[in-house]
Amino acid sequence: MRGLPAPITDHSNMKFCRFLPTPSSPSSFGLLNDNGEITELSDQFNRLSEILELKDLAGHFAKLDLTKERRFQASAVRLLAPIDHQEVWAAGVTYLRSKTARMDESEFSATAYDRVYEAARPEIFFKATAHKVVGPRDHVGIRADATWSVPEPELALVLNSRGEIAGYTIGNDMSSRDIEGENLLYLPQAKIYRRSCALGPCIVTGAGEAEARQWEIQITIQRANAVVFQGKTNVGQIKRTFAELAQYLFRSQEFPLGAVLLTGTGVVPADDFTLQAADQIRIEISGIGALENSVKVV
Ligand code: DO4
Ligand code: MG
Repeated sequence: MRGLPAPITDHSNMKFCRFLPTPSSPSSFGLLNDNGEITELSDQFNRLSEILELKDLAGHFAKLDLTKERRFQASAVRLLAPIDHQEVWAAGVTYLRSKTARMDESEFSATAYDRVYEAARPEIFFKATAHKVVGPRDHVGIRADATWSVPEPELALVLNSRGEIAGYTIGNDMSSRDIEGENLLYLPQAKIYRRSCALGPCIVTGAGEAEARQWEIQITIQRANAVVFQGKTNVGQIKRTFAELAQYLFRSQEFPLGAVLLTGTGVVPADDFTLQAADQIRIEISGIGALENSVKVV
């Protein structure tokens, strides 16, 4: 779909996304404006890591000649998870709400959550490889063998190979609370399974930590058109700094193509809530946009 160049005039916080221009074409990167229009960045970048490594990302985007680029309505194309080769890792128990909810659900390990919340070293665990991550409007999964499943709405740091924050996106760290609560050693099964991680709809660049800590995270879950859960928190409630989390992730590790780090959840539904197939999850972060997924049993 061709049209006039998108009127991107403010280059301070730019948003870019990955999408399929047509169902059968290869994926492209594009700049997303506030009217929901994507300007394709054709031939500019082959891989996300080329974007993440740029020293002045917003400045680079501002200098591009986009007049001949194709434009699309984001609502008319398939948006993809905004990563291609990056591993996704997740920090945990970074908000007080996460700590107390997990202490309540845990049969034997309540003190582990209490201790990690106060410890110098944060909890960080592996979550997904890039090709397993679900994008916007796709299905997230609840395990067939779990009885208590929840979404975890989280701010995700998009890091380059030097561990610097190149941007932010929205993450859903799907979790099986009954499996984690039964025994903490089951955490990988509670956290890492088919469709357990969603990212999107775009990566926002140009915002510093002070600005991102002002953002609000909201989640709404609908079942048969009725709202069955709504909750919110502020990114500023995170106990640790982003730099601290990124620094621990990069200790004795290397990510030549960058990595994504989910920063933990501050919203946990009441204990009688569990997700069901066909539930619609909408996670909104004020500085980024909204990530929407429906639920299926996997
Ligand atoms: O401790 C288990 C996981 C914690 C987590 O995913 C979170 O706090 O968001
Ligand atoms: Mg989490």
